[in-house]
Amino acid sequence: MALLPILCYPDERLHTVAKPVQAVDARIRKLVADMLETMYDANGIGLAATQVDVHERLIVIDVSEQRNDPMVLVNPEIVWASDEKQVNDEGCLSVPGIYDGVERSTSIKVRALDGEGNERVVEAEGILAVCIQHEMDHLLGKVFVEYLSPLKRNRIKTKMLKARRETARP
Ligand code: K1U
Ligand code: ZN
Repeated sequence: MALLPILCYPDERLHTVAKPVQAVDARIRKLVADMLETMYDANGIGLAATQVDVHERLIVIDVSEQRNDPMVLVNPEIVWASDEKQVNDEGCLSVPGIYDGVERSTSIKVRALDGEGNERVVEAEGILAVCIQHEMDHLLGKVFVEYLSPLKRNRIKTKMLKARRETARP
């Protein structure tokens, strides 16, 4: 297994629209293992392939307390979303240190393939529903800060670019 570098906002590659996974084969199983290792290492509860510069429709999630209940969703599609919505604070491994409120459906139903290529339907609510919607946005090239006001987004962009310059400094 390997730790993968995570793209940081405002990297343009985060705005790439992912293509469907053609087959859950050895390459995808290795990518899943690497993404899970990367997500756990970064203390995240989710990770989309887009964030590791792979533009295929694949996400990994683990919202369990023990960090031992990974979920793999290949080619996920939302087949139902509740009209009821709620604002929750979100974070993102591609926008480190930034947390802000985003309005999302409180319950969703998602059809996807699992890590073995078997079709499954997931009914999600609470933090799992929030996380799946956040990760599926990544697959469409959307980062959660795009839900915020232009003023907030520009401040975040400036902060991230400054942090990048400072890390690059010798
Ligand atoms: O997509 C990502 O970068 C992962 C992201 C998932 C996420 C967290 C919170 C709400 C929606 C989506 C993270 O894991 S951010 C870091 C984190 O561990 C975290 C932040 C807030 C609550 C719980 C966990
Ligand atoms: Zn994210």
